[in-house]
Amino acid sequence: MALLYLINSWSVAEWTEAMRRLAPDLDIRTWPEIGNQADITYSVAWLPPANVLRSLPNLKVIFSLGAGVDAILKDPTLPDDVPIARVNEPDLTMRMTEYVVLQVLMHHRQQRRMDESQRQRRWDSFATHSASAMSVGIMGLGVLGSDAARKLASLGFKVAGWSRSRKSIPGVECFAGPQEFDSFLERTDILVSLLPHTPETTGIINRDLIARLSRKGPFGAPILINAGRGKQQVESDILAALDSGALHAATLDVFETEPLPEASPFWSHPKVTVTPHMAADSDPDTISAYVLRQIRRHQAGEPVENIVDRSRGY
Ligand code: NDP
Ligand code: OXD
Repeated sequence: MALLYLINSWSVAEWTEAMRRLAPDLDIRTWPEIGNQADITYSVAWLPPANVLRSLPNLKVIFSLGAGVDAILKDPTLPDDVPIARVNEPDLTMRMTEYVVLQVLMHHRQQRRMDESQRQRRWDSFATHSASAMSVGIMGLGVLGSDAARKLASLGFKVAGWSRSRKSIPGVECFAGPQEFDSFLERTDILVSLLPHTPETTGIINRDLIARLSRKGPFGAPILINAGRGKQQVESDILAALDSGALHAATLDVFETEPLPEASPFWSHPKVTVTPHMAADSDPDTISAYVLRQIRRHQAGEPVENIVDRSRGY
């Protein structure tokens, strides 16, 4: 039994060291020094190189190090019959909720305006509004979206969410499916995306969606917060909407191209807050403990949790 780390764009050593601290006896391999391919029963993968996972004859489970699995599913040579498990862990969920609450409050309380006033030594006292004046809409009411929705509702915001299947969350208005998308958008002053990247969600945040958002909120134009995936947003449409006033402001944690190119206009746009895809970062100790728990379950003949439905793409 060996665990292969096949991760790109993350520090492999940091992750293998965390796992070694937790399970000193585990046979850990790192790509490309994988040794005998037949030894590998589990793999931790993120942007795996083509043909590697399919070359492992005894592979039983592929683990993602994050909640999203698009970085694994995009491997066209992925073996069909090996389950993929994703992260569903309270630490990751809380980090995302912190981020969403922080950004919603930042816009709601106009923190950027106050930062600018401070820089200019200007006593700019202005009228604020109550949280109940602000309708927040969360696209994606899964593990992350539903937690953020509950916490925002507890702060007094009017919260709604939209998902494929119908949800029931106390204090949150739940919309489902394409037929209820318009009603969801129409009542939304701050739109938060916590959707996965799938063929259906690609480019969903575009000019047409922005035009359908509420203009009845305190700022007269909607605000966008995307912490889902960058491929969901049409960046030229977002920029045009910010410049024309169709969007009041945006917080973007994810981008069509990551890292965000130096030449991107988002960096210096006065209405945009850029964060470098770290809304909810995966902590090596916590997430390694989670992966190890799943390996132990598999070894004990129990089902591995949070298996991805490949037909849905998340
Ligand atoms: P879940 O799978 O638990 O939730 C996904 C939600 O999206 C579900 O409610 C699902 O609906 C909904 N959904 C998916 N496709 C559609 C669609 N076509 N129309 C309407 N709703 C849809 O995932 P998580 O909440 O754990 O994570 C969500 C995403 O957040 C990840 O996939 C990842 O992309 C992103 N993420 C970003 C991070 C960052 O640091 N920026 C960190 C972690 C995650 P239903 O419930 O009906 O299935
Ligand atoms: C994730 C991420 O999917 O970090 O967890 O983006």
